[in-house]
Amino acid sequence: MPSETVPPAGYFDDGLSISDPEVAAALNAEKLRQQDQIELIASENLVSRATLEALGSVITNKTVEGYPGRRYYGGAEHADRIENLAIERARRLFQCGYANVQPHSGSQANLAVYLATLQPGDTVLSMDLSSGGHLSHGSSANISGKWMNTVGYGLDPDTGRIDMGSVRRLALEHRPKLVIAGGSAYPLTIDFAAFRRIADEVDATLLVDMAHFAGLVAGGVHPSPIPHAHVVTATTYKNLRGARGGIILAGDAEYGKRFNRAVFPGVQGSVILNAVAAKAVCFREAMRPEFAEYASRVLENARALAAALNARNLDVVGGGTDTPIVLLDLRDLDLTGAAASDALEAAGLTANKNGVPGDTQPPTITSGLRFGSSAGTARGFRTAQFERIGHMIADVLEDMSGSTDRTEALRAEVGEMCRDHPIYW
Ligand code: DSN
Repeated sequence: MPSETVPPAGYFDDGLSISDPEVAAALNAEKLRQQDQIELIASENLVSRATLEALGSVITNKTVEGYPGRRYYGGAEHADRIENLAIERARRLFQCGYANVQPHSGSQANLAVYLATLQPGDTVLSMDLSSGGHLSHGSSANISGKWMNTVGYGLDPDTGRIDMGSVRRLALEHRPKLVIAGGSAYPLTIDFAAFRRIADEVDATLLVDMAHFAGLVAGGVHPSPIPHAHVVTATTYKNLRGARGGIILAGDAEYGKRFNRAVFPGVQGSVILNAVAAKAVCFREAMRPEFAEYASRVLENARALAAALNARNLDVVGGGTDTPIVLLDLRDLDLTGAAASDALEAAGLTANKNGVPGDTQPPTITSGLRFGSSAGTARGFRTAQFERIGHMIADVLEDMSGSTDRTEALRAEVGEMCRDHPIYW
């Protein structure tokens, strides 16, 4: 039997294309897909080369549990430095006293807040999934919904805005221990102060999940929930333009400390340190003046997209947007989100099917589409491109309901726009 040396030849030196050509080929194909398609999924972005480097660094080899200076493993000097950098930068970026940068995702961050503030069976008041809420805010399929009693609030059908009157009525009726504002498909500004008044009235904790507008807060083009909420969660990979992962923030450093034990050992074990290093890089990038310009363009571009869709008489939920999200209701067109997202993908436009307020279709089908401007803006698209994208989306939907088929021409145009704004080359 042939024997291999340990480590085998090339173990520390060979790149992926030599050691594992199959995975290398799939990753390369994904790079080409990202280059050649217009990314409109609101929970995606294009990270910097520096972030990619931090993610692929040797810190992935290191295991730590606990917090800087109080680890359960030795050899943690540099891990501590990295995590402290991420914490300090997050605190400066969001002007808050407390930051926990360990949550592996937004859902883990939310679960830690549940653990710190609730007992099983307690009541939570959060936005209905179909009105734009999030799975981890009490969906019956998620641990948050299985172990807690969730009461959902919705939108005013005339304005598409959160119906604050009904939020207050439900709070007074059900006396929740936790009130959640924020979700995954709500495009408009949330009245954080009004939410806090309601939470205080019933002695509840207010959590704002700002995953879908954290980058705009960092860039100064969206109100910050930090002064109003007891606790704020976010993800770093949407409009913050960073690595995949979650964070927990609180204005008050003393108050925030309770979330440390909830993250570790409460819902997580060891830290994904390469993700923490990449979060530190992301926060530094987000403190640069260039990022404020980026955030402002993300908003302008989302509004240009919404305006183009409105101009084509499509039903934009809420009429427009204050965030990177544009949500389209397809019910007037008698189309499903599933079929529409497939048709868009054939034209090189990547978006996701999404439930819309009052949707009767299941989550695997839906009656809506959700778009986001973060990734397109990161590659340099301006309002002219986003207006054009709006018309391309309208063309695709029109073709689905009619007899024309412009897919090939649109695919070619998408290719040209992408070639004019290359990534990672
Ligand atoms: N929370 C999911 C979304 O909004 O798409 C994933 O980040």
